[in-house]
Amino acid sequence: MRRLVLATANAHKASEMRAVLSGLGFVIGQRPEGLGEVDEVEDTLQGNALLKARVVAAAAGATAVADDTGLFVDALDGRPGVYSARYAGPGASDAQNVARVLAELEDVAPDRRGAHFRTVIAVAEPDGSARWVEGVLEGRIAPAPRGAHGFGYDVVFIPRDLGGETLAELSAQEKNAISHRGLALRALAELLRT
Ligand code: ITT
Repeated sequence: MRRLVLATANAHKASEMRAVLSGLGFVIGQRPEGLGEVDEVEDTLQGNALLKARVVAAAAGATAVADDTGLFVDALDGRPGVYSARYAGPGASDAQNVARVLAELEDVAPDRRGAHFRTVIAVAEPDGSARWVEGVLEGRIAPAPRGAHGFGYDVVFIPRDLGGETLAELSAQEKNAISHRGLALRALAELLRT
């Protein structure tokens, strides 16, 4: 069975990744203790995912998997994008980031609130070699937060082709079945089989 170390320092992301990857037959190893957050200094999701995966693979001496995700809002020219984690400023909470997106969309009509999540997942070996895959979920931004599940921007993201619920109104299993991260993780499993 293939063993993978998760590079993420975000417990919510780790829990979603663990659920999907263990369902696909992978064994999930511990992120090395004492390894701080890896600074996301690149300006693309791919660059940051590769960076995080390589740092953790080297530290763990094992295959590492890193996720970098962004919310891209059409009416905001793709913002917050790569800077989704710190959109309301360094160390911003999820609620503060969501509030900034909603404030910027205050005067934007429902049919112009299109957005998508994009996740890039990189897998790296201790020798620095790496590959990557991605997953995209299309949808729109709700007028106000709704739902108690998930994390980050889930409370305001309404996936296309569902019944109008936000991602935070879906169970963890329902979210993983359709989400940007779920899609990227299933693509990763395919990649690792080849
Ligand atoms: P690591 O880099 O340690 O993995 P992070 O929290 O910095 O964790 P990202 O840079 O990928 O992770 O996350 C960017 C932002 O997007 C951050 O504010 C998250 O809360 C949010 N986010 C990521 N995945 C999300 C999802 O599935 N649903 C809603 N928001 C999400």
